[in-house]
Amino acid sequence: MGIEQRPVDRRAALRLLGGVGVALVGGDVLAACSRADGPAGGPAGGPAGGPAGTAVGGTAPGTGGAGTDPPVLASAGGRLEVTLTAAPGTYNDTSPGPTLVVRPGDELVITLENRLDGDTNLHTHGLHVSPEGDGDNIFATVAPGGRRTYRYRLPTDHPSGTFWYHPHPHGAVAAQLASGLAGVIVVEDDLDRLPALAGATHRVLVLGDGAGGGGASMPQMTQGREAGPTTVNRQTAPRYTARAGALEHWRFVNASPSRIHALHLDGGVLHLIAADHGRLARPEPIDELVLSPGERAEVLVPVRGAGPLTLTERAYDRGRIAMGPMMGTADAGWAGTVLTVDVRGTVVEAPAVPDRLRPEPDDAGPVTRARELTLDLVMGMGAGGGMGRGGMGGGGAGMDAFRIDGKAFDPARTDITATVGDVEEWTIRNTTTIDHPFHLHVWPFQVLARTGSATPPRGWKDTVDVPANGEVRIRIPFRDIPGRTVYHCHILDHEDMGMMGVIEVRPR
Ligand SMILES: [Cu+2]
Repeated sequence: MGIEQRPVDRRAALRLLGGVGVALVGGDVLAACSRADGPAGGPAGGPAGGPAGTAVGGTAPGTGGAGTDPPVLASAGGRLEVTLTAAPGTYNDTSPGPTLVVRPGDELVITLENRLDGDTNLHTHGLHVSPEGDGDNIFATVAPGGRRTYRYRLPTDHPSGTFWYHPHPHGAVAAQLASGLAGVIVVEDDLDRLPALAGATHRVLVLGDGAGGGGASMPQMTQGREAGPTTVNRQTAPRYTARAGALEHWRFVNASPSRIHALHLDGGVLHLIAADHGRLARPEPIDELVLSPGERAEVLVPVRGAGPLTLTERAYDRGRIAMGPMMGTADAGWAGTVLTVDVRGTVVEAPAVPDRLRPEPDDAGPVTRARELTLDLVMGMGAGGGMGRGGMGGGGAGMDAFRIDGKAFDPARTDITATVGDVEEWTIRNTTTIDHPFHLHVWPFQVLARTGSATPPRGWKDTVDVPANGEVRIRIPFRDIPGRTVYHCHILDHEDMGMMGVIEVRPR
């Protein structure tokens, strides 16, 4: 089956995205439909989700409840303008916050209102947009009671895919995100035009865990806070319903502050169709989907109907930092059921998945510059070592601190300078005994090699896990968009402790 260019009517596309409503059970159907349909393309700047959307999503209704989807706000006429009100644990009274649906070439305007008791700001993780001025500028913060308007202009060739937004104020990122402040950004494009997907049920699945916001102990920050069962859209072990013969399309975001999720589907097959950016050339059936914090993936799941589908997680060994006996131990992963899909109807042949997709071009070009970065642990740093808010406790005269190239984050210092048009190859070495998921803002990259991976992670990426005592090689084409921003570890406690550097890409 080939790819047709048949354009899909915009309303139909929105209905598809909102189609999760029909998969919910009982009284949730109406609420879900009104959430999905009400705000889509509606007046700009209104409260996300409307009246029906504000009551659900922020609270986990216990284990095994009906799975819900965040409310949807979609662009119309090339523009989406929304207000996001950050309150403890929610954006616009929901967690995850509303799903923002835009298209390449759109302008996304977000006014962030801060109703927290500390500074916050907004990062559009993965979007290829300017990091300057009122763009994806993580150096600016918004004080409590304040507001700031961000304007993101997506290039017309912006990759489609699943992206996300979350706070990025240095020193408080882990606590704010762990409290529930996160939401999804969908850049719609070709995938929605594949005839094979016309009837698919699209779901947004934001993974988290029980590590809450607020203060974490020094050992917790060192290992990266992690606790309790894995959650999906802040629910524990939700149940969804699908129809036998249906094709499910799942958009995963790992919004956990530290946990690496290793997922397997019992009763069905995950067909990987997208990594962080754009599409793969063709769907790839996979036995296990491993997502480190910050990473996304999209999968297709054909539903045969011979029994329920159960998404399970195994405890993933991401290493640990040995600490003294007085320092306690870290939680060591979690294993259990992440979600269940009950199947209605009689057994049928599983629907076909498309045999090819439209991938992003693979044209990074020859490397013009190579660099080496080292992720390290500096032993026994003093409390004045630039440790952000991590500098409490520590159990003694000195404490250890994660660094990049031996340096703690300093927003006034530029660590890497590149030029638009350069294609760089970075070798990122992890000299520590714990994994560090490496994230570069704004400019997507390809993974050329990774220790322990026979084949490097597929597709275009903005986050890649650098294994303990291992290394990763990535290739970054700085094709366009000059600006100054950051790269960092996406174990957010490590980022808060200073494991972050500054990159400036200058115009040619
Ligand atoms: Cu780290």
